[in-house]
Amino acid sequence: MPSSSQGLIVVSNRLPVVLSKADGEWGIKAGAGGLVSAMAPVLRDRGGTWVGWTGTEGAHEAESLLGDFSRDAGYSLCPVRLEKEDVADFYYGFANEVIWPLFHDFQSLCNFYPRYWRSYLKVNKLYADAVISSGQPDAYVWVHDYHLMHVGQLLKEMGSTRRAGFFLHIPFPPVDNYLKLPWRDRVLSALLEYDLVGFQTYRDRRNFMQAINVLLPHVKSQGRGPVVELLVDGRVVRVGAFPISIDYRSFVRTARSAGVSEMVSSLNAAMQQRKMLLAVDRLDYSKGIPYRLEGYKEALSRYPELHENVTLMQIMVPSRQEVPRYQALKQDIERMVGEINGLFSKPGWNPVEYQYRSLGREELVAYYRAAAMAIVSPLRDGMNLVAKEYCACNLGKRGVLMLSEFAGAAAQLQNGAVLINPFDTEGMAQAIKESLEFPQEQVRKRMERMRDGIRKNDIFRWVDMFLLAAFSRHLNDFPTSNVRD
Ligand code: GDG
Repeated sequence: MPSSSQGLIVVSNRLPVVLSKADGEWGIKAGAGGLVSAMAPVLRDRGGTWVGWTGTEGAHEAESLLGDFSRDAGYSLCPVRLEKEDVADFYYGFANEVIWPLFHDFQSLCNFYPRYWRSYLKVNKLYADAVISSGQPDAYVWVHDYHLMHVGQLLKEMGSTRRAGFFLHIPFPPVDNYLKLPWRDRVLSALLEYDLVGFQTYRDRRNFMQAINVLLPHVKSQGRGPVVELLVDGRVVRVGAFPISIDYRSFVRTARSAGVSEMVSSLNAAMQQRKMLLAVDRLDYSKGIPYRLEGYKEALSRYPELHENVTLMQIMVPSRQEVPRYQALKQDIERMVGEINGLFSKPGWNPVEYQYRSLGREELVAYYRAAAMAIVSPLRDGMNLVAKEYCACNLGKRGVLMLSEFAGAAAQLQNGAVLINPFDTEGMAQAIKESLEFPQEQVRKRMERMRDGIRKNDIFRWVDMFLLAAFSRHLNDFPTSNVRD
């Protein structure tokens, strides 16, 4: 495995920071989101460079802040500069209107505009240039996610001999969906230029292998288990399933802290003996928020005994706010929340408490601790870290995790979670009612099994597994894991 002296260059769409201007002054803070939560502790531990966009146009003048942040964070930040039209056509266009919906099975939401594709190639080249300019010719390059599938190929075309791996954080779609992508051959070939391609689950990897069978039948595979090999024009490309995880111990520490305990007490007092059903999502159509509200509404209609005894705490974190489709989704959700509260509220009880904002980490952990149930019901999700974080923070083991079958996390947490089909609102209603009646011992056992699994398979193991697959000589060196189909 590479040591930190050999260097690790992480490449992702965004740098793990947020730059913002208030009263004419630029400020910087650590970013939120799945990838950041996943990689920041790893780079802090090992040292290295993170290449990415600052997330703000015209932030060139704030770049000195990146240096200050790097010193505190313990790794370097290398910014990629994007122009306004790049942000429009590459980020909002290709990434958010082509790949995101297609890979989450929302193909009717795709806009396959050729100018988006051209912008994607141009911007991927900017990221490849940034990798080259960061030096470290021996470093291992680890590229993240669907925005940057071509960086590995472009690096090679520029003469880079650095080894490179790619990890897809979102699902890889079934082949019939993938075939609709106008640039399907070029994307697949670009992915095969990496030395290692990683997916969240076996299901995603199987979808990828099927796309290869259909589009590149001359490519043969060998091996079994979490990592297999493809023979591509005389080269070996490894392909694996590596379910991402969380920094379990850090979540437990935060959950145990005095500050969080105090917040939990105030939340409990505010809940007045009612059970909190918690839902935390980024505003996104893949997260299935309207279906969840419909399922909850169904539960309240069918089971009046739930009235005044439960509260759905729906926390929605602002995301892609400039995009009309997201604005429309927000309006739909707010209308539904209003409708449910209008139908069922009584003096002193609103069935849905709705917050549209980002929480501080301690506050989020306090909600995790206080909730009797977390409802994580995406229609499709690469992994879903909220599900794992909820378990880690459930110190009292008195919480139930209700989890969509279509979240990558279901493969690992099926031994303890109540699995639901998020499209089946009547099934969801029934599952809510039944799981609130589980005997305490059953709840404890389910939660214990999930917590054990997450503790053993934490974010540090995820990184180790990916890098082991990148550097081990033989596939037999690779341990079998608890990933299931
Ligand atoms: C992509 C894939 C995959 C959320 N609200 C707040 C907050 N969060 C943090 C959570 C969690 C993260 O954001 C969300 O992670 P998810 O995994 O749920 O989802 P995506 O952002 O869509 O991430 C996903 C992930 O990549 C990793 O591979 O699991 O499938 O779509 O960590 O804690 N954090 C704070 N306040 C909030 O209000 N501080």
